[in-house]
Amino acid sequence: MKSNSFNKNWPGLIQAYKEWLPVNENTPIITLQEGGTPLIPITSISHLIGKDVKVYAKYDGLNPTGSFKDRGMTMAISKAKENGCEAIICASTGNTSASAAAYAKRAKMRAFVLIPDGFVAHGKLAQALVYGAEVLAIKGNFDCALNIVQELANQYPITLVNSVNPFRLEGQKTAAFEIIESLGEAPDWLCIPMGNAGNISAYWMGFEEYFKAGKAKKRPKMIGFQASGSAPLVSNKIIKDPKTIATAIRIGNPVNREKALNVKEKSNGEFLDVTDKEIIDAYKLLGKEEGIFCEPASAASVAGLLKYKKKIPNKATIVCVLTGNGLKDPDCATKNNDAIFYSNLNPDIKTVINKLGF
Ligand code: AN7
Repeated sequence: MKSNSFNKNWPGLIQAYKEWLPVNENTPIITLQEGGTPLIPITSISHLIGKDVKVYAKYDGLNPTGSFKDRGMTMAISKAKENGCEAIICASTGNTSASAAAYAKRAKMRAFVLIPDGFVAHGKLAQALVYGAEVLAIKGNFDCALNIVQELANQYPITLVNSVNPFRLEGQKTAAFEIIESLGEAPDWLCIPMGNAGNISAYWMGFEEYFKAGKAKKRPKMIGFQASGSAPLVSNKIIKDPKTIATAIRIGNPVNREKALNVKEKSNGEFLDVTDKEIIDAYKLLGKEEGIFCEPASAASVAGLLKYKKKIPNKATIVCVLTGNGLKDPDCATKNNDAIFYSNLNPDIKTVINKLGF
């Protein structure tokens, strides 16, 4: 099925791609009609690179809870429901917890979420609270929270919905299907931010499956980007105290390390890093040049593309994955912009005219 905005009756990705997913007639489909997100040309970025390249943004921040996690969560929660599960748990830098809470509640389950206290963007925390999750903020980072929830899920009848849950990646692979359907072919490069490296692994699965089915003649080079202060896959180490403004990808010990390394090898890809400044520059550029507001972690894909543009072949088609919506992190937005903003003005026309410079 074609997954674009012309389809006003988009049913959600399980319905759209059920023959590609491990579901059957007994699977209750828990959906918020996720997926089917737009692939938007970002011409200002193409122009900055030159070389006749075409750059697109896969804007997955337009999913129902504002991030790509919904693609994985519709599958993980539907399968958990099928198996009679009554409670789910996850560790999260924010987006997983928001998505898990929304889908779990829709499925009438309890949702336990562990987050690093003080390091989750306010929009994401607000979502988990409103969706009715039971939120536990711990004095430790994401990696620490993940160890705890893995242990808990082993001991109690609670389903773990982090990306170690294989159904998550099954759902997330559909983004690759949509890209191939929109372009009529796989791109030459796929640029994507990496945290736990579940999403890059899922995209590769999707590209591989469509390639094997003859729906694409090539597979992209997979380029994964991490923030310099939080780049365990670039340095091939564990980072004990990851630091970055992009809190979504503030992860020092990615659980999908092996999978990701395999993707890099098979796709002849690369793992590269970008500084927080480069991330913020790309974040601002996307906002003011393209009208696309993504969260800082997502801007890492565009930041990386611009930073390493020398590596790009002429006439390449490139897709940058924008994993999350900018509204998730309003604090970052209000602190990092080049806007003209006058506050506390007298409410009279003269003051306004004066400020406008007429
Ligand atoms: C916007 O929510 O890990 O490499 O707990 O929120 O698949 O981990 C979020 C990750 C990229 C990295 N962009 O994806 C969580 C969490 C955004 C994200 C990533 C995340 P993976």
